[in-house]
Amino acid sequence: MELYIGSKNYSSWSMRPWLVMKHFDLPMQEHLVAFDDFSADGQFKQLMSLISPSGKVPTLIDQDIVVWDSLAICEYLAERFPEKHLWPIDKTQRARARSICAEMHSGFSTLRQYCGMNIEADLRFIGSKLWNDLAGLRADIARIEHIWAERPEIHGFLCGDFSIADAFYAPVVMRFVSYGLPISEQSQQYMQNILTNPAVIQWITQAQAEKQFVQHQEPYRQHREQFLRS
Ligand SMILES: N[C@@H](CCC(=O)N[C@@H](CS)C(=O)NCC(=O)O)C(=O)O
Repeated sequence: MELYIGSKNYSSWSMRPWLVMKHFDLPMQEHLVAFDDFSADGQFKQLMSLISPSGKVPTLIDQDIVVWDSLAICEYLAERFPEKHLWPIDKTQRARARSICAEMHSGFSTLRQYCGMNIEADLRFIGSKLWNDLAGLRADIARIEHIWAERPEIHGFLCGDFSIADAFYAPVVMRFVSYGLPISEQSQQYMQNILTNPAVIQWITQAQAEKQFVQHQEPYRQHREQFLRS
């Protein structure tokens, strides 16, 4: 199976199915298509429009089957490898896992808009300002913390063992770290569970090594001084 992903520093949607495939040791040939300005004649769009109907990452190719969109890919993998239990075995937890993935997939717009994933960057200077200024951001984070607090075991994952649900919330953990957002102790415990996962460590290490910065993904890096003064 071939998984097309974007730059590891930025591509939160790519991180999700990649983590699932790594964590569950699924056969994967990875193709990293580095982010550019996403213009129609740029390398990213030129390649991805040949691979995927959406022209976006992530996209999975399994022989003659093409699956695009992170959630669709994870559902496809769960169906393709039922013995791996990518969704929780327990029916109640499985329903919860599906619900919180769908909630992540379609929600948390303020967090997504203002705190794009940027693993390599230290954005704590802007994180505290965003936290103070944006009620929507505080509401998104409160909801995420509530979801995390409902995990069955404090030392465990969101719905028991590591599942697709954790892969869906891992990029949020990356954002909480980069932007230094004020998170409860209980949530920090969950963040540690994610940050010590071997697949997550591998993604972070590779993201930090990339050092290929793209302007439209960097609303803050260039303006650090200006933000600090304002
Ligand atoms: N809902 C999609 C979102 C995919 C998406 O927006 N991918 C971004 C990278 S993280 C992309 O390829 N952007 C290129 C573009 O917008 O043209 C998913 O879950 O896979």
